[in-house]
Amino acid sequence: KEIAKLPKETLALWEKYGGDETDDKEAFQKSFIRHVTTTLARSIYNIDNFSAYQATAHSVRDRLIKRWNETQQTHTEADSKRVYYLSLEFLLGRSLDNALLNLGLKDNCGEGVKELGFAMEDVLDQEVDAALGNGGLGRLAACYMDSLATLDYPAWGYGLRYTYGIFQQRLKDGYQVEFPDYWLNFDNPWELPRLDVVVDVKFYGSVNRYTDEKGRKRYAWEGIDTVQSVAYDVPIPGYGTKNCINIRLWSSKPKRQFDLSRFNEGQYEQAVQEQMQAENITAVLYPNDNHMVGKELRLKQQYFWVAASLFDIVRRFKKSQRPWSHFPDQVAIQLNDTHPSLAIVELQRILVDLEGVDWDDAWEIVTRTFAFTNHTILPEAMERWPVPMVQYLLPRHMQIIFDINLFFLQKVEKAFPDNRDLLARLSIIEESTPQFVRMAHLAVVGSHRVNGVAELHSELIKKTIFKDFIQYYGNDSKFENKTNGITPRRWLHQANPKLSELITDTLGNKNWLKNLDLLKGLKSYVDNKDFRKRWVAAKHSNKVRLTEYIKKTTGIIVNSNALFDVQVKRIHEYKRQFMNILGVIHRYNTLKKMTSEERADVVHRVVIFGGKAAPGYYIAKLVIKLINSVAEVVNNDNSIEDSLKVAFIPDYNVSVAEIIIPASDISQHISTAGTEASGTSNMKFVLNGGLILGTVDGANIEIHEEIGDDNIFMFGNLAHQVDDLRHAHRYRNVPMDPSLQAVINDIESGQFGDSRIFAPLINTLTLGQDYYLISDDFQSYLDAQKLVDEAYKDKEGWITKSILCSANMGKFSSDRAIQEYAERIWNIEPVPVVTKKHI
Ligand code: B1H
Ligand code: IMP
Repeated sequence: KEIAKLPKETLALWEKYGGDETDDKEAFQKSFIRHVTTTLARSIYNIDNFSAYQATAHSVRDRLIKRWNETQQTHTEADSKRVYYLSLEFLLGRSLDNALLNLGLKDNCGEGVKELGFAMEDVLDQEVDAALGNGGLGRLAACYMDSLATLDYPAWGYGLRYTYGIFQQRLKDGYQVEFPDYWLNFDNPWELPRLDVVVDVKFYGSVNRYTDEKGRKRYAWEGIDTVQSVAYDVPIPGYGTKNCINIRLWSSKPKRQFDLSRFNEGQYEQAVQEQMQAENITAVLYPNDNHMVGKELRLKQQYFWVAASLFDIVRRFKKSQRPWSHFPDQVAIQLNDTHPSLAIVELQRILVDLEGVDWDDAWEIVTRTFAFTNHTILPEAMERWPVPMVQYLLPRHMQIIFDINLFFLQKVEKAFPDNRDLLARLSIIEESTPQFVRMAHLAVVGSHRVNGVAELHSELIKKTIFKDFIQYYGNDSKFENKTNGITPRRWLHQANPKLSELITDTLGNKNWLKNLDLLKGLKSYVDNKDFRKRWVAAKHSNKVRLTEYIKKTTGIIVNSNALFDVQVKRIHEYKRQFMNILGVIHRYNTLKKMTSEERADVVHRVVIFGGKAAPGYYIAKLVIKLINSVAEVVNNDNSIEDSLKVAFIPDYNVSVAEIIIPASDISQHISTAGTEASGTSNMKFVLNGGLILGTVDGANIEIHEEIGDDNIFMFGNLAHQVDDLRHAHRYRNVPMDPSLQAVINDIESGQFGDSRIFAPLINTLTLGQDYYLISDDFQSYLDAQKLVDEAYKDKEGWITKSILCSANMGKFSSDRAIQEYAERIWNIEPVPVVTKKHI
């Protein structure tokens, strides 16, 4: 409407000069050179690979922004229901290659760069990862954003713009050492600073009671410490669509510059203190995976993020001038674990305190808006905040939590009169000293849907942590399953270009990248000689690429013809890297006892580890040390004639995963049954034609269902046996598995260096009562490893398995997962982006 009032000549100028960011090679080269000279203030004389990366990134950014604008305009005009994905972690990795592929610019851009004197590979390699996450949970959020964009959904992510991402890991004497990940050191072309989008967030203070004009009792929170939240937008382009969605990351900044009077009085430190404290809020990502740390700063991060995001969402809703009762028809908010569950309280506060909506109406709106995904049943990961801490930091929120709890428990009491134990178990407040707020209970009570992330996990949560809620809500209630998924764009097309090309050639087009079920078309080629040859060649070239990477990063030389056996993931006791390395010791000592002739018959193995341990997780760090100590001995023992090599690849992250995953023959997903909610790297390995050695846990079970018995190696006790086995360790004297005992004896004899170092680790098996059941599963694990060796000797048989693995992985596309969320939970429809003129 405003535009219509502009003079014709003005419009003509916009028409003439706007929107020249076309996708052809020449236009790209033009922008590349323009960015070198203007954005970077360099020239042909001083441009290196890094500047070439920056110029390329900025050229792509221009095109992303164009799509981003068109998308946001389309969504604003359509004014349809949007989904907001609240996640404290977005583990995006690198953006350039992904953007080129999703935008369909890779060929033109690659040629353009080459003609300008650079190799695209080197250019891509300059980018640092955006590593704003710990592991699976954060990467899942990134895959889901890719699918939301690809499927044309109107979606936004909300997160924090940490100044420091997950730490960088280096190794010193075999130990992990952490270095800060100052990823914003150079400018970040993948964010659009919105210095004008600022939200004030309050903390502390007190609550005043007053009577409003209608005579109602009302509450007003007077916060005393205000911090500013500044928006940075990260465009997420879909594959093969104009849709380009947004992740809005908030950065904290002091409200006032600094206290000049204090500064003048010479109290410099106090003067800058406020500034520092404000900036501290979004300074670092907490580096714990599956573990709660009860620091006040973490709670501050959560509220800071939730308050800014809800302010933004509510502001957007208000533009449409609809009544509040329509809010859940316009807005769906997904809570990625309990980390954002204060959002439930914040929305109730906005509606009741600020907008004057009656409590019950407000609560109806709140519960229809939120849905909650649980990602873990590990007790140490359950978020509980001390009531006194919440009370001090967020006094009004604490009151609201008590009220939510009161009204909830009143309903429970009505349904189950005189069942005090049930009330205590269901309560949002844990009645300990001090009291705690159980965030998972808050999230369940405040959401209309709760989901687990794989079938087994979704069943287990109903029997364990949420058992009592099932008693109250009924089994057919708000609890359901949404098995995780991964984006095939990054995890096959981008990470494994050779295999992607083979699949496209074989199936005749790239449709499989948007409909992963089409991979089953590969099954009819499983006996095709030429296809098999190319399949093996792709895997081999990926192994060669990894061989070079291992040499470059560890100095270890491995044979790319050996079986590559990979376990890469966060180091955690429940994931049992310890069992893997104990198995390696068993293998090593078996090999040592063999004659040369006997050894000539065995399959050569390269066992590859990677992953970070939380900086404060002592036992996990010892596992890393043990792996490196074993590697040192094994890799330097000529007597076993290269039949075994061990490598720990440092600083595992998304872009390292993109090199490792396509190169694996077998990967290990060997968590104690019932502990790994889903796992998502298991899906990535199998999609890339790698087999799995795994326990009956998480998504392994569903992968097994899809690919069949012949193509997976499963072992170990089942989830329903775990309780009894643990009980036995506690109350009976269960002898250690003999093969395991032998391995422990080897470590204790000093075969891998000073054994005293490893005593605390070994103690977890004895004094620690083997909580993760390594002894119970060890023989079964070794047996499964034998089957792997046998199967690998049958080269042709293995190739068939590898092909059938990929071909049957359609279900695990994040597109399928997102479609299920959209239909079953969010009730949102795709909104295809309409190309706009640039005016
Ligand atoms: C998963 C976490 C997690 N589950 C707390 N829980 C965190 C919990 O910083 N914290 O406090 C961070 C992360 N992460 C993982 O989620 C599961 O272990 C995987 O099995 C699952 O595949 C993944 C995605 O659903
Ligand atoms: P938000 O809803 O204010 O966050 O708007 C997001 C983006 O949508 C803006 O940056 C604009 O690009 C676009 N936008 C917002 N309002 C309008 C409108 O009224 N017409 C077209 N596009 C809009």
